Amino acid sequence: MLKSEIGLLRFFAIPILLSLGLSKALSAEDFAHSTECKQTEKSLQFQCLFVLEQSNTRVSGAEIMMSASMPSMPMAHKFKSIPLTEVLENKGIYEFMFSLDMYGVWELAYDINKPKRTRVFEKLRFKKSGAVNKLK
Ligand SMILES: [Cu+2]
Repeated sequence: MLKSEIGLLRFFAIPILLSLGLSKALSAEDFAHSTECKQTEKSLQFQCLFVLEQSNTRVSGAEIMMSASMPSMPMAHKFKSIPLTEVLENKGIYEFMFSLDMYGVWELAYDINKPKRTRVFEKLRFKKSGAVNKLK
């Protein structure tokens, strides 16, 4: 892991992240999940953490791919899906970094292959200021 990534993880303050509450996914009744993103020093590039739980227990060893699209502009953006990497010292928390080609509302789709094949979604607003807000 890069030094800058470790610093970023510290920034995320994982206990705060967990206290925000995990959203229930409609498409995968027993998975709960939550995404937190922060813009890196590069504009439009984001570092994110994804927490995955099942029956109130964090899920370790999951295989997850993420792809993003803009609900308001279907087909307008090409996004190559990327794998998530489990944070070694925080089981059940996965990290990933990606670049978008514009700010706005994006829907992140997580394809989970292990422990159970399913797909869950989260909608986030990525702002030019670097702020990222969750949307319902
Ligand atoms: Cu767009």
